[in-house]
Amino acid sequence: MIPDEVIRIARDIESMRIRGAGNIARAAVKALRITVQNSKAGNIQELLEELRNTAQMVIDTRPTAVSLPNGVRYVSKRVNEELKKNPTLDELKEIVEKAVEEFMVNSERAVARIGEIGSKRIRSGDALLTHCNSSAALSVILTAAHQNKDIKVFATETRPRFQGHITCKILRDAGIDVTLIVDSAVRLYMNKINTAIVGADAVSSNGALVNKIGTSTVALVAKEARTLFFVATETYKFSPETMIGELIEIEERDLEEVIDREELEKIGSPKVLNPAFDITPPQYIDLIITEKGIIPPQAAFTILQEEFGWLTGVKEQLF
Ligand code: RUB
Repeated sequence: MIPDEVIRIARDIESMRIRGAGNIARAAVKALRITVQNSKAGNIQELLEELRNTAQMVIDTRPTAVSLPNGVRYVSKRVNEELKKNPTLDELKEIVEKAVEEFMVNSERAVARIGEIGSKRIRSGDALLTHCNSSAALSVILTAAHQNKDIKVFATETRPRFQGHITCKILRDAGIDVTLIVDSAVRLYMNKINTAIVGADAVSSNGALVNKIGTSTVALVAKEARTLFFVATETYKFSPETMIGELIEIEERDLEEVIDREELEKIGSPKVLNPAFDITPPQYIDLIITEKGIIPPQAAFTILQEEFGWLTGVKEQLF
């Protein structure tokens, strides 16, 4: 039986009440803790099955964000190591709780570290542009502002879900000069921008970025205008599956996020597409700011290999 609270978390991720790659990974990992705390398992095999069910449920909520399986993997790896030591049921539960706590702390620390590292690349007087709402990208901007650098930020609305409004609120609350623009105004203002900075839902082994729909347009326009394009991301958003040729699935969301049914009928019921993310090729990315340091997109493979070694292509068993 999957606990109600876990089902609620899965629904909240699906409906984007909980959103952003980092937040959803933390919520997914928290769901594993809730599973253990509410467990009815009488033995280790039953506990592992409960964990597997929760893992599958949370991973399936949003297919693009690699942070979800990678967050779950972090806990699963610790459990698999512990299993070799023949633990008791209670010992195994304790390991899950510890691993969850570690993931939470490390992931928050990574965001802060990205801010410290990335802010060194922001100068006083810079005009920045950000798309969507990324805590990693905002960490860089907010840290630069805390260092008393005089910065201006252009924030895109980010149709259809308007995450740009959240970005504006956070930056305005921090006293930063922010201008909200429609997504299609990016080219008009790009010549005024020194650096565009965005977050990541996934980074593939060739250094391509998967992030909120419209990101690749921002990158293309930045390249053409000779504006720097930075990605701020924790390394757990790098996709190990891409090392063995898997493609990252682009989530397609409900058309009603784009247009309501009544208006749709009024305009003759055209087909509607609503992809949540797009792909930015590595040649449009100047650098990737991670908690481990600044890397060129070409170094994505090295990061993945350090973390996951050489993958065999055999699908690993989670828990
Ligand atoms: C959010 C989005 C963000 C990344 C990174 O998309 O594309 O840029 O998830 O965010 P959605 P963070 O709103 O569909 O979840 O840096 O906070 O992990």
